[in-house]
Amino acid sequence: MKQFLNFINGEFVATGKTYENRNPANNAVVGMVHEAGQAEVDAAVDAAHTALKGDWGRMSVVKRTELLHAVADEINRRFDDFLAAELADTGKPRSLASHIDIPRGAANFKVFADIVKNVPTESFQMTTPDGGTAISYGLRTPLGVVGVICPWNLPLLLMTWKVGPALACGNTVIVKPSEETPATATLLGEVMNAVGIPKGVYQVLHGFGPGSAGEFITKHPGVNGITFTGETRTGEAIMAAAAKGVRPVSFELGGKNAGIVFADADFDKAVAGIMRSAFENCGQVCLGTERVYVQRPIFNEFVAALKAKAEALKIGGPDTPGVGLGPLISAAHKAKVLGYYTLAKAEGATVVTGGGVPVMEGEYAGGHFVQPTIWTGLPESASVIREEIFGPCCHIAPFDTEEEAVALANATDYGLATSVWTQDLGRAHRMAAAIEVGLCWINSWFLRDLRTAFGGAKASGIGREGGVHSLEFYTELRNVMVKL
Ligand code: NAD
Ligand code: 6OD
Repeated sequence: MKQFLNFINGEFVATGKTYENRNPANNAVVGMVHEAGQAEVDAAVDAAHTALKGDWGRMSVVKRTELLHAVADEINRRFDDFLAAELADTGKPRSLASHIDIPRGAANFKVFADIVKNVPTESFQMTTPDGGTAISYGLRTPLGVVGVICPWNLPLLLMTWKVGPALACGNTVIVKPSEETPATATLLGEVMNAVGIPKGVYQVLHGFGPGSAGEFITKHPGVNGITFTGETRTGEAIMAAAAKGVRPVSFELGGKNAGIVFADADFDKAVAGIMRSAFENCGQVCLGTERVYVQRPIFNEFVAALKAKAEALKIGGPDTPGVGLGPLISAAHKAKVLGYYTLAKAEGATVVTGGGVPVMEGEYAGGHFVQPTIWTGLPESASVIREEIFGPCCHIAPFDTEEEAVALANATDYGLATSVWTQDLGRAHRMAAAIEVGLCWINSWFLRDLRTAFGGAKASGIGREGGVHSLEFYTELRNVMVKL
């Protein structure tokens, strides 16, 4: 049986306490995960501080960034191992993981290494009261030991999106992968050793949140900052933990994103775009669209077109030919999503398609699959319009005016992302300015340029990561003043 061990101070460490890791596509046990306790967290924090004072802390930026390029190259060399690990943990379509999760996992190291190597700091010259001159310049120093608490939906991609910049900036990291997806973070430990990243720089501790590794890491006074991606409610708990010691947080949290389709949009492109944003990764993308608003003249035609495409989605495991929709991550998440399917009907939804569980045969019969689901006819107060479901489903409602579309999009506590579909350039820019989100896509969705700011407004997050913006969290900016 495969064992998923903790990675502490350059070594793989077993603990007495294990739990099962299951493949969501067939519910088979993939292996046993070794849960870290307080002792392992203490050991990792000590090793992380030792590394900061040792070779890693003394390493030049050039050497450090060369090593991060080597990490990316080694991930690519072991592409098939990472792909197999991600598929077993998530059950997602092979084409998706091989085009997005693994290549991005590697790219995150190169992109941030290059940014850190090239980014300047500010410098000012001033006249002093005695008529002399002084110069001030900025100096960026690492934040220190960074706790990286990760979700399960894009495990390697979202973990390296934080670990890449954290290491490029000279920090050490303690990663807590989701309990659902321990594999790729563990495998990355092998990569770190293979390319010569010093001990204690990258560490992995497995476990859960409350009463387990997640809580122990975030409450540890030796952890200097916490970067977290996950549910808004979990973010609240982590923020409370970080308050002790006034430690900084960077949060990428939940969303309830609106997709807005105007009657002048390129119809086929809008249908294809909303289709992706509602159903890709089985709807388990924080940026996904669970609220669709379509301008009234094309409403019926749009609903019919999306229904046809949703019904044509092939449901299956990673290697089902032509698969478009994989499983949900776990039995518990399936129960949550199906709970919303039931609630939507109880609250009066018209079920355009789906609403239940597909019949699966053969090797995927035990998987956590649900049908792609579209609803119409609900008031804006309905639970499935207010609450994040994180499943392959959306509600479609009509609107008449631009002002109404803005008001509908903004009527949520969340503020992560939106996509606007229109061929009117002026309107596109007005919408981008008016919708309260961190990310606005026009005639597109999930187009990512890693040099740009990423993050959420309102209850969808704190801070921005991406490009030079990552440096705001992963470094302390010191101002040095020199009297000449
Ligand atoms: P989650 O909040 O349940 O768990 C995320 C991580 O936090 C896991 O590793 C978990 O073990 C840990 N955790 C849970 N409670 C904790 C605690 N009290 N202290 C410390 N750690 C704790 O989220 P999830 O179910 O893994 O992921 C789905 C959620 O993540 C959705 O809400 C989704 O919108 C959000 N998400 C957001 C983004 C973004 O960029 N904004 C990206 C991906 C996912
Ligand atoms: O692409 C990224 O960098 C990113 N953070 C994506 C988040 C996806 C959420 O599920």
